[in-house]
Amino acid sequence: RDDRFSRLTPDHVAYFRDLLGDNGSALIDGVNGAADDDLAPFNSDWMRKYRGHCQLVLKPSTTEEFSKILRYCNEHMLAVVPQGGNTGLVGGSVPVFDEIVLSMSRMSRILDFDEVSGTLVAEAGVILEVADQFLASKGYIFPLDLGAKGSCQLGGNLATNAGGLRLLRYGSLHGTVLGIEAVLPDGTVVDDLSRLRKNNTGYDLKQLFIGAEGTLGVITKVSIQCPQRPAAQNVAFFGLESYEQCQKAFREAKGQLSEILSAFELMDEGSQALVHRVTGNKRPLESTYPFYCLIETSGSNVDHDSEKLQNFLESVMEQGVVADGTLAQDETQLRSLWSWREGITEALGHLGGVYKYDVSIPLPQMYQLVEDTRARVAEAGLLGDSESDPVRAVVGYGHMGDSNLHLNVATRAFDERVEKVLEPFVYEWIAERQGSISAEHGLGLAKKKFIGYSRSPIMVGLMKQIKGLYDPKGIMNPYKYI
Ligand code: FAD
Ligand code: 2HG
Ligand code: ZN
Repeated sequence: RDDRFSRLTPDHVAYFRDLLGDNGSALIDGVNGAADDDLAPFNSDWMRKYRGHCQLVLKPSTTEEFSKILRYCNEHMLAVVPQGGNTGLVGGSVPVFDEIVLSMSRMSRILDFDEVSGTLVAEAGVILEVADQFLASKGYIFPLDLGAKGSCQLGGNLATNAGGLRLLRYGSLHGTVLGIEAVLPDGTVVDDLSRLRKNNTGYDLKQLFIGAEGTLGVITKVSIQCPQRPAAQNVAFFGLESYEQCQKAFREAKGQLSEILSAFELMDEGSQALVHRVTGNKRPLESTYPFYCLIETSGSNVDHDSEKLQNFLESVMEQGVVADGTLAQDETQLRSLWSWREGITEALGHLGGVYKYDVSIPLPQMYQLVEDTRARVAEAGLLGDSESDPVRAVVGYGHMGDSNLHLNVATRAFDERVEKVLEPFVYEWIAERQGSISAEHGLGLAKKKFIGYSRSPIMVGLMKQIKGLYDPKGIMNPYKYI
């Protein structure tokens, strides 16, 4: 714990209580007796890997309240951690010691939607799925989708620069976000809630908050460009004999499906066997294969798109690129096929502790990391089926369309022996191939020590200068990557 930070006193809490009112929903106060059980969900992350010891959760419901809270915290040297849906996978959203949790849960209003341009303005605590359902009622779609959509929030999505399942189609949040409102640690409200697609007036400062993981300020509002909801969506699920064939299938998909291709996802057999074991669901194909690809198309004409996908399937099967495949015939089948991809993270979570590596690697070498890691873990005598083997599976899957691999090492419980075999090995492997050690989840606490594998000392130095400018006292999400 950094001794520069003050410890919470009843006087501090009295200030917050006075500001937010004492209606029970606006703060959870462990200093004056709230039960640890009430604080526990805010202290523990989604993976149950990281646990903090905060005694106070504040849930402001207006920008002004955030501003007053942060100004007070800054003056009194109280450290804070912004928390959205708490679905982050790098330990960034929970306190490390006794930082105050600033929960975004009461900033959950949709503020405006322009049906002509497709611009949505909303508070940062709106849940992603809620935003998407609202947009669906207007014929639009949120340009980001991910497995945690039912819990994660727009502010958390921006703060992590989440990528998700359709980045291939809709691009990164750095392109779709038009504006933000943010509160700096000294209480200053940065009103950059632009609704303009073009705005070249000086530095584009909002971009700094996208992917900053709550280290520069709290994002309170978001303005984002949303595309038309596609009238037709189709999904195909393929089995393939090698990673080489997956690359060929991707090349063919781009060529043959071009403008309607909206997702190209990769799963290895290990990941699918796990989903099967946990859910007990019937597998999509009759036989098992070393690899599977899920392809989604999104377009405006059902017949045209189905015919294109059908032709594609026939062509890649004739060429021997794909060994077997199936097409979703209706919405239920479409959802079911997606669940084999989206359900992997949750299935892995049932096994025990999971070491997660969310990485970008040039496509030709991408899956090699999984094979090399599996071999290394096996060589160390750690992989196996018996109770005494700490590692149960080494699996790989991810957003092949974006060269983004999720290497997951599932253990019976988090184990230092395993960690030592994996780190820094995985990061060195990636650095040697000019990859990125964090593709879409961020650095948080998990990758704090490893930023140097993907960023030069000069770039880290610049980041520190920016941090010093926005947060000179360092109260915003301390102990994390910067
Ligand atoms: P939190 O977990 O609460 O916070 C994440 C970080 O953002 C923390 O550092 C926090 O301090 C900061 N933060 C949160 N809100 C704010 C705010 N308003 N202002 C400033 N800082 C803030 N990620 C992907 O990129 N792609 C995926 O496909 C994907 N799939 C997932 C599937 C599952 C099942 C799970 C559990 C997670 C997945 N994730 C994925 C990771 C995670 O869901 C995303 O990173 C998500 O964007 C986090 O949003 P959140 O609201 O839960 O943020
Ligand atoms: C996904 O793509 C998410 O499913 C989570 O980014 C990845 O669990 C993971 O490692
Ligand atoms: Zn992902």
